[in-house]
Amino acid sequence: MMRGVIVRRPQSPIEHSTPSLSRRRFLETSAALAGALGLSTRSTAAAAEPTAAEAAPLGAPAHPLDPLTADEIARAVEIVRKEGHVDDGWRFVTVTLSEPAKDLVRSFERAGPMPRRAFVIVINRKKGQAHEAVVDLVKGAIDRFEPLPPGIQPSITMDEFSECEEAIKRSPDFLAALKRRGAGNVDLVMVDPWSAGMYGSERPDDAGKRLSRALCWVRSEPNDNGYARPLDGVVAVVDLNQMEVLRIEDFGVVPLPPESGNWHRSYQERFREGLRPLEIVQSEGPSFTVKGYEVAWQNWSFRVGFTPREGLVLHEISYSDGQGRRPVLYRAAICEMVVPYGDPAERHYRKNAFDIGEYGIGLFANSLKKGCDCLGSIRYFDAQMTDSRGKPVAITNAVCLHEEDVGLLWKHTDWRTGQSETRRSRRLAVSFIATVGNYEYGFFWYFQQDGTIQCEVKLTGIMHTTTVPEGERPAFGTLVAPQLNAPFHQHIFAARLDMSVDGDENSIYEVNTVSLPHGDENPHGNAFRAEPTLLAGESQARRSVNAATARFWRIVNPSRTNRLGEPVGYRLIPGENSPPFVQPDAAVMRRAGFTAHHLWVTPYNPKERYAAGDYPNQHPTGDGLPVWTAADRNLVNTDLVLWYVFAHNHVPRLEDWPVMPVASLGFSLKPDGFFERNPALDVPPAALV
Ligand SMILES: [Cu+2]
Repeated sequence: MMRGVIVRRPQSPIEHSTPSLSRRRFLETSAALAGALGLSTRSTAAAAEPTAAEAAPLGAPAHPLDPLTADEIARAVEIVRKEGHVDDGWRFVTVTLSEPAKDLVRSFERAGPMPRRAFVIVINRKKGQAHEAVVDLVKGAIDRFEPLPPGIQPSITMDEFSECEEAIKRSPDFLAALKRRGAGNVDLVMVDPWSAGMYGSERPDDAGKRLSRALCWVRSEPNDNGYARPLDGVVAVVDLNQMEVLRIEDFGVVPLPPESGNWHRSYQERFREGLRPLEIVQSEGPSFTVKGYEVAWQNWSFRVGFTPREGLVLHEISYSDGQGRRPVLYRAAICEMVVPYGDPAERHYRKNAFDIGEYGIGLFANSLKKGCDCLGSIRYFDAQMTDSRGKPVAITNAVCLHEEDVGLLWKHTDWRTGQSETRRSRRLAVSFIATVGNYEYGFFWYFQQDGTIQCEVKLTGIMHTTTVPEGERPAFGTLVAPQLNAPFHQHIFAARLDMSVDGDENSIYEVNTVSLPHGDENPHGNAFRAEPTLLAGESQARRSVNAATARFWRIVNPSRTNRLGEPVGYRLIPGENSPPFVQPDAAVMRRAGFTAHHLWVTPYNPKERYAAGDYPNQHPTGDGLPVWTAADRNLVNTDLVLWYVFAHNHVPRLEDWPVMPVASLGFSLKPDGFFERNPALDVPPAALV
């Protein structure tokens, strides 16, 4: 059933003036300020009785794909401590659900036994060695506990962020570097523990160490924007296991930029006027239903999952129509990302952050706020994870589920008969937002009534900054304020799409639209057609976008045909994209090899989960897609995983400073012969909702 969403603007102008706000700090609550600005944070349904969907509690796991509960995490930690002889000198990196095999998930019956295993990564800090463990929570025992090869470094934990900052602030060498820059108050220093990477130019005495090459900024007062004042030329190299500063690399003093770049409301002199309330009213509640982690809406169903590494994960996405419940994807997540910076200076060239593989984007998920991050009738999901001591940590309201009105779905007017039909489009949005140091990433998956799934990544927050001497224009960045440089960079994401178009056995075609040369087939010069090419093996399926042929890819089920005799399919349609702009033999490409192509296709292997491999942090050779696809495995009529890589090329603008307005990019999966006609003909006219 579909319930109404009304976007209501007052019909008559209402006198509503916004008082000029004088400079003030820390006075207003969000709600009070939003009210003063005429930005309604009211969600009628949400403000009233909670709906069944909103109120549903999440207790014990009810399905094999449900994320681990806090109790399960605590139990897994306890078992690893006991059976693995893991004492306080070790650190827990992640404790996540070890997802059961597909056949176990599919054969699961609610009355029957449920497999529950935890996958745990721990580090023995004294020995500098990481281990993987798989814990059987049903048996209460460790199934597997193995050391990782020397030099393999799991992602950097949240605790290491804060401990690294403290260690640097205690370092006499760092204090001396601070003094050389005339920035004496160490309390105002901010440290971002950037990953160290692997460049082949490492010092021998760094070998095997768990490192951060931390970068620093300094605030001019306790609450201003520290990123306005980069402590340029100072790199603190920290051993994260011993939590000691190995050395301060000083590339020379560059004076601090003179201006502050504040963005917080407390620094805003006045707010613009003229905004009247715009209310999202869902008087009968939302049209989705939620049972545990299972969501159903407008013929769609899927399960919500969450990992500290990937953040939001969607499982078992399917669409129900006259043919029953039809699978589309078994699992979908953004599995890796990297942000390579283009500045070749000695102090800058190692900058590239794998925010998923080197840190874990789920760890940094925000607790979302109704009325600010999300409007309407919202259902939130919490995320459960651990701190590095193995203590369960919950991020409340980490995932947001809500409906949005998105304008026109379809329309036609027959001017001869006077018949006119319009349908408004509704989509279901499931999302989370992560803050990684200076930057925010919003990850949104949209389900539409026409069978489309859309993925959108929203980029906002504060750009990475460096300092240039007075009067100098940066060659590899944009001057965004006096002496403040925002370097050129790319944000490159990899989506892992475990396809299951009407079943697991799928094939993939690339479709290029080509103009025909003049000749017998094209006597008038107007001929062009779409030409499909089967991508039969992995080496053939390393592809990139091509605007000149309007390229897209079609994933089909060769054994299921539509009424016109064509295999049913879904189309992967690229959005904004660009190639990597670093040289193919640049050191970062060893670990970021997945960025060399926009599309990779692999036959399903549950061990292949992350585009840059399991442990990209300081990985000596690189792993992931380039390595796996060298096997050139068969891709015809088999269980396929698509890896779509998409990039935002960020040439900063002045308008991106001090906090950038959202830039968004993504891709769509559109039904292509999956349905027999427009599946949204039965969406009722607005008047009938
Ligand atoms: Cu950017």
